[in-house]
Amino acid sequence: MASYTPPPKTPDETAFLVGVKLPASTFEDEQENIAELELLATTAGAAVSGSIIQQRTRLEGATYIGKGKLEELAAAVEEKGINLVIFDDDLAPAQARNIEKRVGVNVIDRTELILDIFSKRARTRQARIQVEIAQLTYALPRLKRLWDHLSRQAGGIGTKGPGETQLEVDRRKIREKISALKRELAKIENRTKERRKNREELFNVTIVGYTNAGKSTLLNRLAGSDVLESGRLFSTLDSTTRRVELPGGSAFLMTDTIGFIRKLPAHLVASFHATLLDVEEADLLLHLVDASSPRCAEKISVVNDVLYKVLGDRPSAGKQGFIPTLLVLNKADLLDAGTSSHLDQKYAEAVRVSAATGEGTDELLDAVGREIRKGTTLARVTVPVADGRTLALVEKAGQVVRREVEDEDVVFTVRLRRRDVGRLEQSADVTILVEESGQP
Ligand SMILES: Nc1nc2c(ncn2[C@@H]2O[C@H](COP(=O)(O)OP(=O)(O)OP(=O)(O)O)[C@@H](O)[C@H]2O)c(=O)[nH]1
Ligand SMILES: [Mg+2]
Repeated sequence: MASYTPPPKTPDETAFLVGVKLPASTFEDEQENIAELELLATTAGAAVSGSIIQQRTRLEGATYIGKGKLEELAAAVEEKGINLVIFDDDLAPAQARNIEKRVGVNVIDRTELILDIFSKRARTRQARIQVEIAQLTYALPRLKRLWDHLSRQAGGIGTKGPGETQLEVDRRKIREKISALKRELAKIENRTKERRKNREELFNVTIVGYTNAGKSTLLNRLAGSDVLESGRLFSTLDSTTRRVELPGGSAFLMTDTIGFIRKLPAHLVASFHATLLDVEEADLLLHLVDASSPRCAEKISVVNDVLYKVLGDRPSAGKQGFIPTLLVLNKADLLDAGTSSHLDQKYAEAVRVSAATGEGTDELLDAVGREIRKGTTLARVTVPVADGRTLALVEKAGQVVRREVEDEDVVFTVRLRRRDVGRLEQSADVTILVEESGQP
């Protein structure tokens, strides 16, 4: 069977980029999109030798771009020795086939490029399975074109693809493979859930954001960890969780997650569900933004859209109805005065930091501390000395501020997440304490 391998890419691959500007977007938008595509292409290891943006009122069904532009593209490919054409938007299988016929080199779209980067980056079994599911799901409707690729590589004029029967067999095998991978992923997901149950029940803060926003850099800065940070896109595919201490002795768990990007295909988001569990189970989300990016507003809404996709249809995330979110503007060190005051007006509520220099991180920790106080409550929990099981439960369920023995009981003063109070009440005597701020 033809397993899906993305068209081979070597560092000396020379790519040409194609974007289309429709009436709904501006020329500047498209230029930014192409710049991002270029970053993706270089991340994947290709050298970019040019690009075109076609302005159209609507897309051309058969070839995506118009006839004239297609000729222009074919000429550029020939002249510049291009061996890969990358479209900024997803192409229908037939469109890609038609364009390839005309230009004579591999044609891929944004999704294939992202999948290629993901497959190179995936390190853990979980990440590899997630990427493979996404690749196979993507390949399924495109098998015919893959066969065409193969026949072209075989080189013979008039080389025929396999008959429909062979295609059908391959499709079935791919579907079976996807199901098997999903089952394996579900097992990993269950193990992760088990592990989580056993870990300290601290307040969970999860950093989300556009790729390259500086999420890993922030985690490293606050938790002293050494997660890979890089100017390339999608450096992080697996989540990392670390403990962060707050001044005053309390602590929380902070998790760094995979970055989002515009036009992220829905099935790719879905296949990363296991990774995104960290988003569902967060008590607080830090939405980190590269404030120095001219398109930070658009990036914010892309991230919000993906979050909506991840959380929207999952009732488990809706235990509290929604997850509180803090907007954090990063890379403050790169802002000029004009941008800075513009951001001040536009995002008055946001916390501003530089993960690189450490500027603003104290204020960020203060803000997280306030959210922790909102999401948790101080309680007095009384447990009989003899009840070892419940004693252990309390120790794990929250942050113990004081522990006293009174007669036959241990009396804890403990900071609990509000959602854990009910669980503890089943086996211990819990009294909510009113804190000085007036907020229980
Ligand atoms: N100047 C400046 N650069 C920063 C700052 N924070 C992060 N960076 C840089 O931005 C790039 C991306 O940082 P990462 O921490 O890898 O970003 P990320 O959000 O984890 O990216 P992905 O894992 O790819 O989604 C790196 O080159 C960092 O050095 C900052 O506050 N100021
Ligand atoms: Mg990262």
